[in-house]
Amino acid sequence: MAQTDSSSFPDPAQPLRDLTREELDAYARDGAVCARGLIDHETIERMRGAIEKVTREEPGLGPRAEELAKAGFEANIFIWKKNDDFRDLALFSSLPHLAQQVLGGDRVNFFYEQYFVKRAGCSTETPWHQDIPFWPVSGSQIISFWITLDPVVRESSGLEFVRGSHRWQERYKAVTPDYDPYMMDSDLPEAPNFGKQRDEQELLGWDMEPGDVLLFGPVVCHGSEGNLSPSQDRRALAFRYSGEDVVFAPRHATMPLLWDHGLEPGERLSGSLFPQVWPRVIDAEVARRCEGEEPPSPAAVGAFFKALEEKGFGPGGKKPSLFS
Ligand SMILES: O=C(O)CCC(=O)C(=O)O
Repeated sequence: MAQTDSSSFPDPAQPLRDLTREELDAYARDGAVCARGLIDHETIERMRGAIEKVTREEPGLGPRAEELAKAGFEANIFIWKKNDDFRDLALFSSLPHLAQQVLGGDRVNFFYEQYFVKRAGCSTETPWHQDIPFWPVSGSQIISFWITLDPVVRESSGLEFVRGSHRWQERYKAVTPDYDPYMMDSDLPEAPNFGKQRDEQELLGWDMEPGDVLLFGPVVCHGSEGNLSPSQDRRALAFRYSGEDVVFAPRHATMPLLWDHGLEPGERLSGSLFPQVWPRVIDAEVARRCEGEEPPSPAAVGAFFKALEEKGFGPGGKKPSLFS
């Protein structure tokens, strides 16, 4: 049952504007759409500061984070658990409202967020992939908002999509920009490099300004080139929200959840790791995080490493791991 009764938080912020019928139709038809001017300048400025702070503090996720950062690529997940600017954008901004406009339903939960930085001249590509194979969840009602904090051109690190691929039955291996062997340890085939098949597939992509937002779902194939600009960083955020049909479905070779969440397989995402954000935030779910930074739980981290080792990854294991 929706717990909507216990909130001392204000209702979700109103967006600068609602999504239009045309944008929602394009999203449903193509699997991705670019919505112009959704995020205000103050938020963009605040998040630029937040990204610089978090990337100064640590290079990002995974054993190769430092090496990748030296090459200009930085990425990390669940930053909202430690950084208040990320937390506020996730829980208290207009994104929950916009997510509800896409997903419908009685309530929306925050799934998680990532940042993807490609500094000027960074040649790291984002391999073509679908998002759902990365995640320990199943369901279709997930919306990702990809928010650029810098001007970005399509050919130079702009995110591109295979039009209509959100309807495909095929699922592809979870391939990260550093080709992490743990994430790739599944029987799924690797996605083709659709960027090299421009005659065969229709690709969608946009030049974007800060404030513009890409909306896309969990199955559409997407990827991006390196950042060819000699002077312009490309700092992007992906904030993801879930709706009614999204349930916890743990699987090997999926994104680690390093905080306790208390969910059993099959349960709808909710609670302190996936808090409700619309129609309003629930006190009990976010109280701990609103008191201060929430480090990963030793029990959850331990369980993740144990699972890794059981699959032959990690110290002494046959292959390197995400956290070796
Ligand atoms: O920004 C990028 O290059 C990758 C973004 C992405 O794949 C995502 O948000 O799912």
